[in-house]
Amino acid sequence: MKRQGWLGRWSAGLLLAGVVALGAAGAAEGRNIGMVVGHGQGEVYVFDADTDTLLAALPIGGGLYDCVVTQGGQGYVSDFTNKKIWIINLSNPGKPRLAGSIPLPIAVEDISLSADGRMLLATDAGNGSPLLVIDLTTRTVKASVPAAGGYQSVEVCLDNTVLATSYYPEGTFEEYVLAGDGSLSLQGGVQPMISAINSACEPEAGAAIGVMSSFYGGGGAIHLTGLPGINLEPSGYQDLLGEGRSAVFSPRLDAVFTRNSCHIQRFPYDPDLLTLQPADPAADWAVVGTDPDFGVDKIAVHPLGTKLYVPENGTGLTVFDADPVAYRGNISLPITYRGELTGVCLPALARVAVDIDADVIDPASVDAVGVIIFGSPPRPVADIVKGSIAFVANAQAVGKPRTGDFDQDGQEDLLLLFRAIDLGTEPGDVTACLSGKFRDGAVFLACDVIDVAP
Ligand SMILES: [Ca+2]
Ligand SMILES: [Ca+2]
Ligand SMILES: [Ca+2]
Repeated sequence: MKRQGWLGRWSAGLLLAGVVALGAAGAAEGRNIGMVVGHGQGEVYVFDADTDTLLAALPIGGGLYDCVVTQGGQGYVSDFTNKKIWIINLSNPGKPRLAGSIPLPIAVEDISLSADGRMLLATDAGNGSPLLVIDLTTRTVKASVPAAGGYQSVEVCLDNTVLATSYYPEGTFEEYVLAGDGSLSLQGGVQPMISAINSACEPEAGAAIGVMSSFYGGGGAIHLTGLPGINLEPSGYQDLLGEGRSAVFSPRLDAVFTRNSCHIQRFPYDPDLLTLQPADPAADWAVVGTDPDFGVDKIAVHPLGTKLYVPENGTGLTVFDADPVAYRGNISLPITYRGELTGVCLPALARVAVDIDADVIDPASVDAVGVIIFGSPPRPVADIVKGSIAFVANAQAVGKPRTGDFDQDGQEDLLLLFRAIDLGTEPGDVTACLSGKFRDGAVFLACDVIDVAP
């Protein structure tokens, strides 16, 4: 994450004199297309998370629960009743179409997609339920891992770490590693966690949280793990208002959002210290109650971390600003029969490693801050559309980007300069993020830990 010190040598001699603004048009924008599952009606609803509008309803039938969607417009939905995964082509999101289905040996609810889009993880919520690894290329089940009490939820992280929770008899939170052949191996021991109902990966896979439903007659909780193993962080435990349901990290690495039985909450997260702060009471919002639907993910965050999407039974898809959390509007859904909504999904952006080279950012300063975007083999910086790079607050670089292997790993990197005053940082911010586009249109997000002068 934070690579401290060494960039100072490079940026010390760089001057802003005579610079030319790059003139790019704001933060990179792909089309951020999501889905929400109309369980009661047997439909999925396709929405545009940039305009917050409904694009289409796709009737499927069965007992639909959870969904996942890629930046490239591929969607998957779990069908408990028919023991299937439905494949949905969203390349024309206004006219989504079914593109086949994958039969499964068990009924499943929670699903999660590997970062390369090749494997889908799935599980049910009951006695003896295994973890399934589904190869999406061959449309076959590659692995089935049994649990003593049965798994409740499954989540695969960017680095192919797999999180699994089981609820009975005592509850566990377990970490597996997904291999290229689809096999799963247990990493470390088995961590006890009472009433573990769900989990979420940190977007850069440096941590994860387990979501506990309710125990000892009280409400639920979330507990952060620094992995591997699963090693629970004492400073990463927070009680929830009501029972736990599902959670998601902000793509900006600065918060965890939870969807509880009747509330949504925002917990400030520090990726450097691995801590969770108590939720801001002003950011607790009451929402329509929702059933556990074990492991199904009932809150989604916009790929740039700006907004939250919460399915509310009988009401539609409610949109909140993410920071501070505030009601923004509702996407009305054409529900005519039983308004129960379950999963909601949006794509995750590609992640790129970045170093923002400032020990402390002074938000009022016009001094330059150096930013290095690190190349990696599948995504060299030569593939980045240089003019597309901007801070999420829309700051544009000044001067010409420079290339060089700044971390001496053999891969070319990109150095840009931004004016501190343009970065949109505020005291208390723990991260700053910029986004950009690759030549093939894929949007990336690059975040680093920062300190901001008070
Ligand atoms: Ca899921
Ligand atoms: Ca889940
Ligand atoms: Ca390099």
